[in-house]
Amino acid sequence: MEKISALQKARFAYQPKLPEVVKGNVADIVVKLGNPTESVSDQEALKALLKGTYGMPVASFEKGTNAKANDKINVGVILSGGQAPGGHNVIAGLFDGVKNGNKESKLYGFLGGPSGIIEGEYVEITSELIDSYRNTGGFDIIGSGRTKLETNEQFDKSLEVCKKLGISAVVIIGGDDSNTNAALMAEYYKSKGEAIQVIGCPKTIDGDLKNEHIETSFGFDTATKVYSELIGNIERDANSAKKYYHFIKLMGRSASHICLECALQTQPNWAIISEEVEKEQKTLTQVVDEIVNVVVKRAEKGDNFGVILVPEGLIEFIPEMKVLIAELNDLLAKKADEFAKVAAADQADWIAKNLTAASASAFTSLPAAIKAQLCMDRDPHGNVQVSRIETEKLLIEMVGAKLETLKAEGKYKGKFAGLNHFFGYEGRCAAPSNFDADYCYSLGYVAFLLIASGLTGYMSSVKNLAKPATEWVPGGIPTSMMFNMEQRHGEKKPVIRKALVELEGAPYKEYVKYRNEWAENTSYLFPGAIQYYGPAEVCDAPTKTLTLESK
Ligand code: FBP
Repeated sequence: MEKISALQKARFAYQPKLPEVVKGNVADIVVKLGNPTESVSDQEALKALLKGTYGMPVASFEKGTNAKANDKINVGVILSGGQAPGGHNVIAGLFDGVKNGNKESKLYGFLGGPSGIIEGEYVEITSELIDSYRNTGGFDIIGSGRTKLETNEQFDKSLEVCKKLGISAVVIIGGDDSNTNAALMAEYYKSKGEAIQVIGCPKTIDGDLKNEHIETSFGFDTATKVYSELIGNIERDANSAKKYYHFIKLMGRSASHICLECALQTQPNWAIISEEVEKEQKTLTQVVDEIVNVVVKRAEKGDNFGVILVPEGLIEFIPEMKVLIAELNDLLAKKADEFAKVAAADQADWIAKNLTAASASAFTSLPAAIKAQLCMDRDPHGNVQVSRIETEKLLIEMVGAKLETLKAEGKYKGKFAGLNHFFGYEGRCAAPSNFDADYCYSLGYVAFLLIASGLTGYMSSVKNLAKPATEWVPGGIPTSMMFNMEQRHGEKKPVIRKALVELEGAPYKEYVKYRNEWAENTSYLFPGAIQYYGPAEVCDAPTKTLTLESK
């Protein structure tokens, strides 16, 4: 029996592309430092908090001599948070950089996410191990986890583990929270005079870790291509059978980047953008009415089928739901013991009685299943787990009910049958597209170059991504540059600002330009499966979001 698929075997041999300037011997590459920097806001507060790492310059690379790159060192690596295609390649790039510097250097992978460095659970990444994971999806080489690495006690424990293993640099591959904590860890070690460098790498399929310096987080490219393939297939089915409305919820937590990108790739009949809902303060009824409008118009032309995209975090952007969720979070945190004693059948009534009148009415109007999902266990930060709320089913039910009313009034004569889908886990561990394979490998390789340049508190960065990889521009961004102060657990804390969909941005404007046409006239695009071998315009193309944003 075969142990690996033919594609996987072929992908092991794929050599990811690197930016031109970092090719060759790592000792022939030197860092070039720019001018001191400022954070995006709250400069004075952050300067006072981050005495050792605030204001560091942006780093770029050029040819030169860096003998330090040949020093023997030990490096640790952590995968943090949700899986994203390409994680293995960040480790592969880092491994190759480390070994290019000195064959005796070692790379240790901490197991199960950030908890691995606290508890001293690790594995040495050998060439045999990494070779069996090159260009593959998943995080299974060392696993991931959602433990937050944020307290001084955890930093001290991690330090002990690193000292035991002779590790002098740690690379943390994660999203906005993990990178925030990586920078705070760097600051902590620097303030204690400990020579341990900490470098971050921007990961998340959600695409919400991006800014002027980080053009995209890795994994977004592959995940949106996988979802778009599936959406395209469903569109073709809808257009063949002509009898269903498919409501497809897409992962992405708060931001609607995934939903927007998939809409641009597949041209569905409607895509909800949560950020627009919030800006225009649309009620749930208005969101439903917009879909009803699409269904009615299409029915007038005899089309009783369609595809509607729904972003995962929608519910939290609808004003009355946002208030309701905030009240529920508070109530379930404060009266957890009392709630636990209420019989399942009485829970909805108990909750309604404990809410303000407006929220009680919003809560009562919801179907029983959604009520129950809103009351499920909170995540470790006390937030409702949006991926578990079946908004797509809620919308089908509400759209169906409204259409019944319109039918009774003689305003709608079509047929409506809704089917629901949720795409998220289908894409998080897909084999990385060439873009993600190359981008991730470069991020890992550049992380080593930042270490070899003696830097800490930086995020590995590769820019100019809409161009071919040879023109990519590698560098390092001081993470403190991306910080602002936000209220967290009742305290003002430094954090990387989460990037939501920009309503002034080119991708959203592009969607708005075409959405009414796509709503009425079936204009589906069928992107098909990710291609790994073939013409560059098919295999290496970046996302529409990246292309539009870089124009
Ligand atoms: P990260 O932000 O950690 O990359 O995770 C992204 C994500 O895939 C979200 O889109 C989704 O809401 C969440 O993870 C689900 O995570 P889990 O499977 O741990 O509940």
